[in-house]
Amino acid sequence: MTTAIPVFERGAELAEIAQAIKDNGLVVLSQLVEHEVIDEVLTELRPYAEASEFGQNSFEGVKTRRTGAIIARSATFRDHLAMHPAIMHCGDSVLGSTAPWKLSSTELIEVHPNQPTQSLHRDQWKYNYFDFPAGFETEMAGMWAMTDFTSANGATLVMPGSHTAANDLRPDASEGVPAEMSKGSLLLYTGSLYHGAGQNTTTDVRIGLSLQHCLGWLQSGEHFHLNCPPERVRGWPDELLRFIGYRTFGDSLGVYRDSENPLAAVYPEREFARGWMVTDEGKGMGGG
Ligand SMILES: O=C(O)CCC(=O)C(=O)O
Repeated sequence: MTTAIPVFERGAELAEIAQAIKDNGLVVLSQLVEHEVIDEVLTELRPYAEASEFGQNSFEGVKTRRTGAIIARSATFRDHLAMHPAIMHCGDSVLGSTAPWKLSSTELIEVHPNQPTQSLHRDQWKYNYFDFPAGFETEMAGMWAMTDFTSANGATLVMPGSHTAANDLRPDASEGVPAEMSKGSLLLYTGSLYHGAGQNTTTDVRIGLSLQHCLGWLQSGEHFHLNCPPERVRGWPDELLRFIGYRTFGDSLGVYRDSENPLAAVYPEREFARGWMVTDEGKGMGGG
């Protein structure tokens, strides 16, 4: 198993980035967005973060503060980060060849001073630890660096190449490599990659904005229809609404009322195709 993390600069070929995720399980996209965007998102989220609680156990992190519902709470996140072209291209490539995919959850993760290392795990274990075949990816995660990520302040520990390892691996944290990256960078990794938050030995708070994406027929981590109910999302781009699950999947998943498109709950005055099969919006995020 290699220990090298593939790093790409802004403007790199998206097809090469996606291939690197498939080959290694992860990539770091260096300084993908300007600091102003990151600062604006942090300003919008500050009141919510300050009202959030520290974790309840060692996995959540007793010195780690988690704040959810980022799509609902930050317009700048919605406009600039949620559907960044690099994420959409890589998601189409890593997940979209199997089935339509969608956003699964969003969370601001603040690793405070004295937070010990989190145990290394696979995000896809959320699906009852099901042993998906190697190479069959169900999830693609992202971590926006809202501050610099360093080995000292708790940069995510990753095991490059571990996306094809056994499902019952219980790696020691010492086997993880810190995904060091500067503020505005993005770590993308598959749900099959072993990783975990690092230890923060500094006096600063490490802040990351975590994203999970999953195949459309899997339960999402966040309940978007509660966090972003129809009356709240009127006027948001259709593409974003579809990305958070205001769409159908396959021939009959996610229908509204009488086999209707869930966008009809947002826009009762608009006409949408209804019925099974016709609501299948194809592979990839797009279509329909
Ligand atoms: O905060 C991090 O660096 C990773 C967190 C993580 O993997 C998790 O909480 O599941």
